Amino acid sequence: MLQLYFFPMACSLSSRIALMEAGIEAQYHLAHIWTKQVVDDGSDFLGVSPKGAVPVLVLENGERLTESAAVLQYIADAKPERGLAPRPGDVDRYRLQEWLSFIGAEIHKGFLFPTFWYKDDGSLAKPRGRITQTLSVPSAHLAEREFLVGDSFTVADAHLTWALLLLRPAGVDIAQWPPLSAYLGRMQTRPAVREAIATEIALRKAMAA
Ligand SMILES: N[C@@H](CCC(=O)N[C@@H](CS)C(=O)NCC(=O)O)C(=O)O
Repeated sequence: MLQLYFFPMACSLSSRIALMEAGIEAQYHLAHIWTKQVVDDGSDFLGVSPKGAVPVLVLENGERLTESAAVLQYIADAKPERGLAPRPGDVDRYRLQEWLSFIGAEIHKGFLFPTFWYKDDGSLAKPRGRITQTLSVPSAHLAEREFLVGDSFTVADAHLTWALLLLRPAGVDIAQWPPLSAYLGRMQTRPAVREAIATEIALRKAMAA
């Protein structure tokens, strides 16, 4: 069985969404991204991955895969009949990778990561200014489309859904991009997406209690 190391509402949420959209039953281990402890058994998360970051997907043969872009494509390819990624060789597969890179680098590391990890002592002014331009790209793209790639849900949509959800707590109101807020609303009508989010919000609340 696949195993996913995750932290509730962190970027590993998109991997949970992908697993649920794929109909893959997996084992989930909560890894605390600040203390670097695996909550199940108190073991050292750095022993699971020296990166100390979620997601980590443990494959059936015990190999460990990190980086959302790789993990998400692995999950999609494990159940090709679900159509969560275009087939390798199809130009849309590169479109998918283009979006996964953009979300991971420009939205996640370019904005969400510094916002949640660094003190806002003025040094966040640049990323805050740049995110407006960054978000105008998927907004324009989604103005005429239902999904990021092709005409059905892919793992790129799972990743963008997570990133858009995190923008509000990062102080960005996506209502200023109507195509993005409409898209997020549509994605949240999907049962797998709704269930994955509800599970992680409940876990996050339990941690805060
Ligand atoms: N490039 C990685 C980034 C993973 C990442 O930054 N995960 C965050 C949570 S959203 C984390 O676990 N951070 C802990 C740390 O960096 O120490 C990916 O796209 O999966």
